[in-house]
Amino acid sequence: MSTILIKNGQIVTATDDYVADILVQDGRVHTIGKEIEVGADIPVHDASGLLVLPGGVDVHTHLEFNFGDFETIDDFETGTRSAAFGGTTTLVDFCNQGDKTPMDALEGWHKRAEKACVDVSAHVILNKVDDEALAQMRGLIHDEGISSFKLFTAYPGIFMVDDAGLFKAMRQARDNNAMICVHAENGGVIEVLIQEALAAGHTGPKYHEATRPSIMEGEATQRVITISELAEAPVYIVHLSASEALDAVTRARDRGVPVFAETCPHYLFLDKQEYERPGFEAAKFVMTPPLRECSHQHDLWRGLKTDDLQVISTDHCPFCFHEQPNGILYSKQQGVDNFNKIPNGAPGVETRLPLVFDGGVHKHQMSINRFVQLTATAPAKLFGLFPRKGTIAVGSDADIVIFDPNQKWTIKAEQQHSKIDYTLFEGKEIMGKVRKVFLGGRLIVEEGTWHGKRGMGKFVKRGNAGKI
Ligand code: DUC
Ligand code: ZN
Ligand code: ZN
Repeated sequence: MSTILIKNGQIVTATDDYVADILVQDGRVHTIGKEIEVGADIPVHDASGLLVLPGGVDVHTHLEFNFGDFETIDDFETGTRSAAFGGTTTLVDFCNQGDKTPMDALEGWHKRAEKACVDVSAHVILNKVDDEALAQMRGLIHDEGISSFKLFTAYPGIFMVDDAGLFKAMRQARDNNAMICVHAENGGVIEVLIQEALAAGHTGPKYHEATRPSIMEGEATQRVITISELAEAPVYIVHLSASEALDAVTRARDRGVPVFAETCPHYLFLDKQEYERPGFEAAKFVMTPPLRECSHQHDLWRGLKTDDLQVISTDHCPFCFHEQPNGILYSKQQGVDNFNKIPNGAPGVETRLPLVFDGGVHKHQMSINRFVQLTATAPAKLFGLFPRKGTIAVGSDADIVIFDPNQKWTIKAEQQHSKIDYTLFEGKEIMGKVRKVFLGGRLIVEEGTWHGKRGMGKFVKRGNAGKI
C-alpha cells in the first residue's frame, strides 16, 4: 500500500486542534509531527489554511432498504459514494430482519454491501424477538461484529415489537456489551389517528405530521428509557425530533442512566411549515418522525450543547419524489392520494457535515471539536468503532477529510451524487466545503471529482457498544 503526506493542515479531533503533518502508511496514520520529510516519490497534499478532520461516521442510513412495500433508491454503491462526497467515510446501515432470521438477514445485507465505496457496518433490525432471535443476537455480537440492534415501538404489523420483546432484547444486549437502538413513537395511538384522518377525508401529506404528535414521541421515549432502566441496559434513541423526547432523555441522563440519543440535520434546520407547501411538494418532507414546530429546534440545539444529544446522523432513507421509470416502488408518488402510503424517509447523507458545520460552528457557537465529536468521534465510540474510526491518531484508519471552513456554496439536488431527485435543502447557502477525502489513505474525492471504486469499502467488525 502507498504512503502519502498531508502537510500543514489544522488537525481537529474531538479534543485537539493544532497545525501539523500526517504521514499515512498502509492505510493508517503512521506519524503526526512537524515538518515531516518524505522522498520526492511520495504524494504530498498541502492542507495549509484548511481543516483536517477525521472522516465522518454516520450511524443511521438505509441503503437498498426494504420498508414495507417500498425500497430506498440508493444502493450501496450510490449511497456510499454520496456519503464520501459529503466527507463521511464510515456508515452503520440498517439491516432489516423482515421475514428472515437475523443471521440470514445479515447474510443478504453483506451481499448487497459488497458494492460499498466507504467502510460499512450494520445494526440489525429485530421485528420478532423470539428465542431464536435472542440466541442469534449472541452470535451476531461475538462472531459477526454486530454490536447494536434496532427495535421499533411504531409501525404495527411491520416493525413494532411489544414491551416484553424490547425488555428481553435489552437484557441480552446488556449481557453481551451491545446496545439497543429504538425508534420511539407510540405506534398504536398513531395508527388510530391515521385511520381517523383518512376517514375524515384528510389525505394530503401534511396529515403525516398531524397524526404523529410530538407528545407520543415523548411518551414512547420515556417508556423505552424506563424499560432500559429495569433492564440495566444502555439505550440509544434514534432520530430524536421532539422536545418532549429530549426532556425524557435529559431527565434520565441527569439521574445517571446510560441513555444516548441522536438527532438529524432536518430536525435542526427545518420545521413543520414545510408541510404547507402547495400541491404534493410537502411529500418530500414526509419522514418519520415528522418535522416539528420551530420551538423544538431550539431545544435540540440546547441538547447538543449540553450533551443530552451525543450524535448527529442523517437517517438517509431516500425515496424519489418523481416516479422512476423502472421502479414505482421507489417513489413518493405512491401516496399521492393517501399520505399513509407515502414512503417515510428523506435523503441527507451527503450534506450532513457541511450543514452542521455551517449551522453549528458558524451560526450556533459550536466549537470545531464538538462538531467532530458529534459527527465522528461519539458515534464511533458508542458503536464500537473507536479508535479505528472517529479520530485522527497514530494507528487509526487514515480516513481523513480536508475541509475548507470558509468556502461558500449552494446545495442543489442536481449536484449531489445520490440517485435521489431532490434534497430537503435546495438552494440553501452553506459556508464550509469538503475538498478532499481519503479512505484508508486512498484519495477518493478531490475537489468534486471521484477517484474511488465500487467495492473498495470494507465491512468493519465492531467491538463493544454503549459506552462513550
Ligand atoms: N425510521 C427510520 O429510522 N428511518 C426512516 C423512517 C423511519 O420510520
Ligand atoms: Zn425509525
Ligand atoms: Zn432511519
